[in-house]
Amino acid sequence: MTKPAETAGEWAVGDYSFVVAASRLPVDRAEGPDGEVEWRPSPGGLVTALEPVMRDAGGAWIGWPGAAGPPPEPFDTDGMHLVGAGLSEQEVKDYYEGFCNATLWPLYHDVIAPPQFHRPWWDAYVAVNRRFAQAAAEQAAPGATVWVHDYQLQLVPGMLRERRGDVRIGHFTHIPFPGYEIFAQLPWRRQIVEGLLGADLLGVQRHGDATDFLRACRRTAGLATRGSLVRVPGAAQGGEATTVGPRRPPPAADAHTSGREVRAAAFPISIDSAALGEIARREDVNARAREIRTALGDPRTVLLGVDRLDYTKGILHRLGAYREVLSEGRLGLPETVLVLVASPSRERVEHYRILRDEVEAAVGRINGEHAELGNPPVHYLHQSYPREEMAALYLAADVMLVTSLRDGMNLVAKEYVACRHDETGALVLSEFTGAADELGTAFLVNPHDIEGLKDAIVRAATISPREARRRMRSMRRRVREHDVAHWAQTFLDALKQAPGPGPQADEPGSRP
Ligand code: GDG
Repeated sequence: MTKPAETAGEWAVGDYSFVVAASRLPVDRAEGPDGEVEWRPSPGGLVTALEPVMRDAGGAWIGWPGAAGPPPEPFDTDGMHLVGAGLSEQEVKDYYEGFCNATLWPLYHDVIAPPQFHRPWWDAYVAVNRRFAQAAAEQAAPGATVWVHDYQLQLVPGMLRERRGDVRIGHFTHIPFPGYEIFAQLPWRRQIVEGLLGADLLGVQRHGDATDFLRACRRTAGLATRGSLVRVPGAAQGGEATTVGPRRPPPAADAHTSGREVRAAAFPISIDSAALGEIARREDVNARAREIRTALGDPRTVLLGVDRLDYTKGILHRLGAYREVLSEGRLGLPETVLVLVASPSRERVEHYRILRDEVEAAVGRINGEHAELGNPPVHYLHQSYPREEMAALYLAADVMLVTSLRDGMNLVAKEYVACRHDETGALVLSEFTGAADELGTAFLVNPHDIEGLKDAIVRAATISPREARRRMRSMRRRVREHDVAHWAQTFLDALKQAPGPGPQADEPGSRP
């Protein structure tokens, strides 16, 4: 469905009844046959989940294409209208690498790395959020639903609501929301809370994240909360008046004058379990899994870690525990092998460069101490792989190690489970992941407790087939029944029910 936005004034009104604003556009930059830049669709989990809603409702997706400079011209693909929000080189430094990745990311992950607070970074964050809000306003039809994603765009709901009181706004935070004592460090905490409260529904991964957000509302903005609801005062109560934009129905009178209620609740995200399960059943993928084990020297136990190379993922804790397990002879060599896939991430941010050096030193130390020629105990891969190769790695692994120090959900844990169609394999899972709330039959660990982590690794590596099946079967049921489509549908249904500005023009999420 192609509908150009109608321009009327600075913030125009569009024709799309469902708009997604996410930090990234689901495209990859590629070179065409004559060396020209081309943007090719790259469907990730979120796109897959929203695709049916997008197609039925006529959806637009706003995002940064991932490289500095002018964005691609808006284009249509697979029933979606893609609209690029461009970032200058300076904004990539100040907004993306700075405020998003060196202020908010460490702050929201329990200050595992110290967050940096710089006023120019904040200014860039405000400017980029405004650009996204404007783009969303320009695409959204009167009464549309707008779904804003993640910590990079927390001001968008408020900025959008100021101009478009008619739209229904949902926001979902993919990473944890921090406890108040940590959140309170942020010099712009009040603006963030107020920005988020422009939404009708705020989704987070875990119940505890919602509780922490509600507390931040009470403490930073002095707002009253009741259960999962926050009371936001309206114009008549001293709240900000809503500016009326062009071609737009007025907001519901009661919402405008007597305030609104915003709901904050947990909506644990998931994966496209059926699609990944299908890949994992393919003969070529299973053959590749066997090939991987052969290449590793046919060990008895293959341990696997798959993460973006990020300090939140507890990679050093994992390596530390593995080193001790080997040194103490609790797992033997060469019949045990650890494959560590650490895909490159945020390489221009200082803490990520430091972490890479530390991980590589730790891998080198273990291999230096324990390797026999041709048989290193750690295979370290600082690379990215296609989806099929990832599925083959999951199939090749007897034990999956997820040791995050803090993680909103952790999709890798769910992907491993979704691939284990023969109900073998064991998952060691940090209790500091959202996934731990759902995958209770994993070997749950506190990654800071090295002795506990070592015990869990050894137990998982020596589990009986019967016990493995019992644990895996229960986890597989959960991942199958609560997939990413279920997540999106549940969120959109709740958004429809949220107190909100009034009845909807179109109802994305209620499929014909
Ligand atoms: C954030 C939150 C939350 C990794 N390497 C390769 C590759 N991956 C894929 C994995 C998985 C995804 O990247 C990573 O997702 P995670 O959930 O594990 O972690 P974050 O990137 O930190 O995601 C997190 C998530 O948002 C969703 O809300 O769960 O808590 O931090 O899908 O498979 N994929 C391919 N090649 C690789 O080399 N193809």
